[in-house]
Amino acid sequence: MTLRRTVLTLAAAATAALTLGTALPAAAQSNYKSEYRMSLVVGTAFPWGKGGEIWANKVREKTNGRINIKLYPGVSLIQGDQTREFSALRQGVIDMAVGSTINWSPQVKQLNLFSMPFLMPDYAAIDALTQGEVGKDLFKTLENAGVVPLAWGENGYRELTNSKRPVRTPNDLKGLKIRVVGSPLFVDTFTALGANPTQMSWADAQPAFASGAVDGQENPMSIFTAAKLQNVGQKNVTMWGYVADPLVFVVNKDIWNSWTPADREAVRQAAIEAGKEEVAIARKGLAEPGQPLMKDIAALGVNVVQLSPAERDAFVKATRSVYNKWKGQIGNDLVTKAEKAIAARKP
Ligand code: X2X
Repeated sequence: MTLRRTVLTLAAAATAALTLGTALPAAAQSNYKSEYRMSLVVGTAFPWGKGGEIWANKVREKTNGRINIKLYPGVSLIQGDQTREFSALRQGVIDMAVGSTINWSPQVKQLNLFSMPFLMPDYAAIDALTQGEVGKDLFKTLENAGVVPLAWGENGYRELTNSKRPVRTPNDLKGLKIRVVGSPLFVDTFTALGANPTQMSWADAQPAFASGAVDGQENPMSIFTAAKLQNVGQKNVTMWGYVADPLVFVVNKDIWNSWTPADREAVRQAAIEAGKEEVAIARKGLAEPGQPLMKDIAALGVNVVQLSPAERDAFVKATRSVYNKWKGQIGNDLVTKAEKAIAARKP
């Protein structure tokens, strides 16, 4: 065989191997796991869990089954302790996740940005942060913290609910025992409002509503409806839109590095597409004029309080000291950048 022919044959073999490579099943990629574990706080009945399912399906499709993902809702890989999710992700107990900024904020303090009371007045404000420079900065922070962030999703605006009475003023909150998530910022906010906040995982919260051990909570209305919180006494809702938690689609760094560049790109594209779809599902019935979802919720016998601008302002004023304290803790530069991006947002 001439040298020229050998080179040609080798080239043909390489091309064939490459073509074959894209069609290889998972088992043939020796460094690939037969199954990857995706952590989620809630299941596919919720927009959040649905987003995870959409991501997993798109990944399977785009990688011809080389990357096969199993969902673990209820943060079951870490026994329901959602505030440990980020550490577990970094350590490789979890391969990938769609996680709330709130649950990771104990480890990544910058993520508390979204929990600053009354920072984001509307959906355009959330988008101005996640889709702009602030979102890029936060992804760099997450990378430096040891994970690979790929796309944003959304849990939603967290509205106030309770079993005792309609809440229209900070005074109405006095003494109510309110379940909050695992960041100290939430304890500060509810303490400033005169309530009695108690930190609890989502898994522990639901029985606590049912038994009356706690009076109220704050969560997006999509969580309220899917978890049927009206059936555990949560008959009063106050639409105050004080914070919203975005979701982040991430992969553990070692897992990411074990994949071929083409598969990494497929996983990234799948996350971006799934993120967009998930945000649309999360906003359904809430972003449209008149918020049709709230009519459905009222029809369940729930009392929905809509605040006037002046009534809302009373809550803003009552939590201003918390905002100022946490601006320093999160980082003045980042928060100022966020404030400017929101002020410059397009409707
Ligand atoms: O625990 C909550 O409230 C939830 C489900 O919204 C989060 O995981 C942040």
